[in-house]
Amino acid sequence: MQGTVGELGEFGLIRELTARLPLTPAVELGPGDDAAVVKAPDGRVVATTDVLIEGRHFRRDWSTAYDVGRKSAAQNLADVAAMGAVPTAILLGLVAPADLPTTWATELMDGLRDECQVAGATVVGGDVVRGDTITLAITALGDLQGRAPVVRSGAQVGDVVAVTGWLGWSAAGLTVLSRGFRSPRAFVEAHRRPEPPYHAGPAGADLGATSMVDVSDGLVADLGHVAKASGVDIDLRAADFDVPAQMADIGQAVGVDPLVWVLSGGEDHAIAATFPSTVQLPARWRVVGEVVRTASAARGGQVTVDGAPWDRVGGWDHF
Ligand code: TPP
Repeated sequence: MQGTVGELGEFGLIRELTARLPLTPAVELGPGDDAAVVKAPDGRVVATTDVLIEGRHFRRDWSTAYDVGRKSAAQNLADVAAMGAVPTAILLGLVAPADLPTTWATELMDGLRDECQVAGATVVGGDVVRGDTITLAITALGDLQGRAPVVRSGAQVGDVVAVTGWLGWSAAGLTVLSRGFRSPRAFVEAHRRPEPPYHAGPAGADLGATSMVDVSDGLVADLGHVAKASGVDIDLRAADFDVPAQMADIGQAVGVDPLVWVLSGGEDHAIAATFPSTVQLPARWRVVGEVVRTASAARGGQVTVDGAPWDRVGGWDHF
């Protein structure tokens, strides 16, 4: 396809984008009307939103439009899964400069569509607006299918802390990209296109998770939110984390302790959860620590590693 989104115009662009979308069983009415109609057999809807901005969340010289689509859908769908829900639909608000090639927008939509398909969802609507910086505002919806939502405030002293997914890979990829390299591919790909363990969200809920969180800002930072909300502290055991040899090698080459990527990297889109210590976890979960009574008489929220405060690069904060 030729041209720019400015040449195509708002309605032409919307036609191009929506033509690429399938309907799924959870959708009663797809794009094209004033609003979509998404089934919610559970009677409740899980809803979350994330905004992504060019330069801050992605770079066009680092990632293809397709990858940006996959990743930005994944970031939202992972939040839905981390509540214990099955994703059903996403909506896209797209801000695009008029000179954006139409193919960039259509490939973005293909990425969104394909990532949704992995999670069992689809794109049901959105809006396009002209603006100076490419910005994506994505809203994702999900169905708890009768489960209780797994919130951050449920961790209990004595619970184990377990993780599933890929920790540190995205941050290692971001480091090599930032230094002008395009390899090792495994890490760069993990940064461009994370693979959240969507199934582990509802499965974790069914296993009795007492709290659960999508790891987007770095494991220690995200578990800090759990600890704070639950009024407990969390202690992690460094030796229980998987630091692959290739990650250790790259860490050595660029002068970064790979444990910093694993514990504070961010954009992992792994799932971390707490479970009663009697839980029998499938192999895909790795137990990495435990919930301990808060040492500070105050409110909890401390995450320690081998009993010591973790103060090495404190997770991601936009401000
Ligand atoms: N620079 C570029 C060009 N791309 C990146 N992905 C980063 C830096 C790193 N980065 C951007 S946002 C982020 C990280 C590690 C953390 C998570 O983003 P946020 O918007 O806070 O997600 P949320 O916690 O809201 O899900």
